[in-house]
Amino acid sequence: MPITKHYSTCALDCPGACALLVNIEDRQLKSIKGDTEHPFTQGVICGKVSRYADIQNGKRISTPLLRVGTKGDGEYKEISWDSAMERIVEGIQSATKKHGPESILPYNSSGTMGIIQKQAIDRLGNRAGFSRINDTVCYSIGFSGWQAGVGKAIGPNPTEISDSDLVVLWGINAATTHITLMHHVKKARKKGAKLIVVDPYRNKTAKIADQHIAPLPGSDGALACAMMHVLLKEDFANWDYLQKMTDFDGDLLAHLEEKTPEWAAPLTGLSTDEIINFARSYGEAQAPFIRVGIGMSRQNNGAVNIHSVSCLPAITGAWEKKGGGALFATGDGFHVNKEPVLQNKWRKKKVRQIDTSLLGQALIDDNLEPPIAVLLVFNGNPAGSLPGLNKVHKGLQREDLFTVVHEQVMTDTARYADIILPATTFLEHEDIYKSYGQTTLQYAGKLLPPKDEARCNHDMVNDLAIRLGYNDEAFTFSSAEMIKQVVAASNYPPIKQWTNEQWLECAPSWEDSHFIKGFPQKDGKFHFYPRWSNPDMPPVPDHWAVNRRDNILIKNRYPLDFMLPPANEVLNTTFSSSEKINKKRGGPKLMLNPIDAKSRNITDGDTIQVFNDLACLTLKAQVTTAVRQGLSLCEINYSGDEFPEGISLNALSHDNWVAPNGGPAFHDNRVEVELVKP
Ligand SMILES: Nc1nc2c(c(=O)[nH]1)N[C@H]1C(S)=C(S)[C@@H](COP(=O)(O)OP(=O)(O)OC[C@H]3O[C@@H](n4cnc5c(=O)[nH]c(N)nc54)[C@H](O)[C@@H]3O)O[C@H]1N2
Ligand SMILES: Nc1nc2c(c(=O)[nH]1)N[C@H]1C(S)=C(S)[C@@H](COP(=O)(O)OP(=O)(O)OC[C@H]3O[C@@H](n4cnc5c(=O)[nH]c(N)nc54)[C@H](O)[C@@H]3O)O[C@H]1N2
Ligand code: SF4
Ligand SMILES: [Mo]
Repeated sequence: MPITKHYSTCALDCPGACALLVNIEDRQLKSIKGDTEHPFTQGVICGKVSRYADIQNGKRISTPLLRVGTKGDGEYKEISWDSAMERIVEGIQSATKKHGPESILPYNSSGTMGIIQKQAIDRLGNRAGFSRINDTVCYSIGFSGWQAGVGKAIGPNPTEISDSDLVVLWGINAATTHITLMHHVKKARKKGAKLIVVDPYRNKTAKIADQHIAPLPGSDGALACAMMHVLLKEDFANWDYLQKMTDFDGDLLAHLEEKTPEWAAPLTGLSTDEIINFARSYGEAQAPFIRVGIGMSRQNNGAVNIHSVSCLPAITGAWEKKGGGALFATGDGFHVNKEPVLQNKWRKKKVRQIDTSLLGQALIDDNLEPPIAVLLVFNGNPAGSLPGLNKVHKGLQREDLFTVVHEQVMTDTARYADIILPATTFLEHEDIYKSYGQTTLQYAGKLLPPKDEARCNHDMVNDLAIRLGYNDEAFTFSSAEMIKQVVAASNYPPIKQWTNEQWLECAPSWEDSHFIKGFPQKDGKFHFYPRWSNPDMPPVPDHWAVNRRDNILIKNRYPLDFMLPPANEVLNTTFSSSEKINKKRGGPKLMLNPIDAKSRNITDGDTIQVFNDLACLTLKAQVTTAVRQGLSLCEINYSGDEFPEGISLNALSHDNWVAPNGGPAFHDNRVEVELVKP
């Protein structure tokens, strides 16, 4: 059989949204490469997706499954699609009769980022009046911080990084999480640019940087304020810019005059020299580009920190330079109209919303009215990815909860399902994709037949809606027709006119992306004053001392900071079921500084337990100077199977509500670690 080549787009939740070239032979995936013609991808994709055959051709869920064992043990028998759907309809109808439609909660997350597939369930939810999710798990804290200053998730085109003379990757582990960006950083470095990484640990990106600045977790607000102090004091400020383009004033100047490097040093764990020199490097650069990561926002004070960092280019006017400025995300540069998919016109005003970061609390709340009686999970693995994981697992164990999971592979969540439905992969259905890290809208066709009885989210939702008795036209369109409707409703040209019928450049103009004529705020100015909706938050850029490390009681009880950032080999929990990848990773490890290890009698490779008030997990020690004394860290994600406790690392992360709009503070934890005696 000849090998055929096809265009596609990576559907995974990653800022790259890479343009792909897919090789297929005999209706089987052979290999995936990056598309060299695409303006952002430029041929560079990650190792995970180049090995996507591990998932595509690996152990899949291929038929509907009915639970026959106890919840959580993973024993199932195959049933027909019709019989599975009949049971789901019965579950939904009996819950509706007993508690009303809000007792049904569709939970979708970010397995596929496709516009047609990701939120297909909202169409049915809006029609039937089901409870809705408020999806805060990824973006909410960071976006709130960015919005406070800049206004919208837009900024200089990331390809412009190659024109910068100082690239600062601040709280973003791009060598792991956004490899395509590193290709553009590399181009800048070839022309002489310096790369500075700001991150509490020596991650994969810091290892290859010219300079690594390692502040204490949650101290970026202090660092940015002290840098502004130096920039103002040493004449690096652009007063014209401050006056014309921002709300900077004398009160703010007085505030920043107090934020000295001496003030910031103990808060950040950095020396005054490190802070001053970093500020000078920033001030001296012609076109410094700060790429702000979502990772640094996952702190209780994360929104304040992101906002404070976004103030730096406003002090120097770097926003106006080619190759300069800052970028958090690109998503608001698109004007996609999802109404055909969502049918928000049906939305009932007062429908209950459940915050995804607090799902566990909602599932176990005996006083919740109405209770969650049916949980429909698509596109996500909440039993692995959410904070407060013990509560999520406890909730999923409820005998009176009817859980349906639509999945490609067996996951920690699917193990609790009453019914599992087989889902297609992005190579088996079609969709269009925007991106939160680059600027093209892309199309990806259906390249392979669905695995056995697998169906895509779109078809599954339409089937369920019709079986529930909704005869609306919106449930009758094919994915292809839906794509056409969305493209037309968004006023984009038809796909036939896109480059290679594959992508459409949607970048804002140079002027708009550099805010030359003003910022997307009501007064057109950059806001140094964040105007938080929450009065507890500091009214100016500052260090906001609300993290667990700021609480002396917690600090004394649990002496180590504990962070849980993503690992290189997996994407969220996707790929964590692959035996090959798990073998390569070699089981969960906790990074511990040699001094902390020694004082606990721990050596590299020892079995240890890590614990706090929430949980205690057993894993191996990795003794390393990649973390400073007092910081411990595990790169996620491992499935619960990898721990004797049967639950994974987010059992140690807290699910408190984070200001101003909710979200998970995955990296704001304190723990103690102990050697397990042989
Ligand atoms: N400790 C810690 N926890 C974190 C994070 C962290 O940094 N640290 N990151 C957080 C972030 S940023 C995010 S976005 C969340 C992500 O959390 P989730 O969205 O739960 O992401 P995944 O764990 O990858 O789960 C996605 C699932 O969707 C399935 N899937 C893929 N495509 C499809 C499809 O087309 N249809 C259906 N039905 N299923 C599909 C995949 O097989 C996979 O099991 O995790 C969060 N959790
Ligand atoms: N390989 C891989 N790639 C991924 C993912 C994955 O799971 N694996 N997930 C995808 C998803 S859903 C998302 S949202 C993106 C996220 O990608 P990024 O924006 O890169 O975010 P993270 O990797 O979560 O965290 C980045 C860094 O933030 C650091 N950090 C934590 N707290 C602080 C702090 O207080 N200050 C500073 N300066 N740094 C801090 C962490 O140590 C980490 O190295 O990545 C996507 N890409
Ligand atoms: S880098 Fe991100 S977008 Fe690109 S192929 Fe890998 S996971 Fe997909
Ligand atoms: Mo995310």
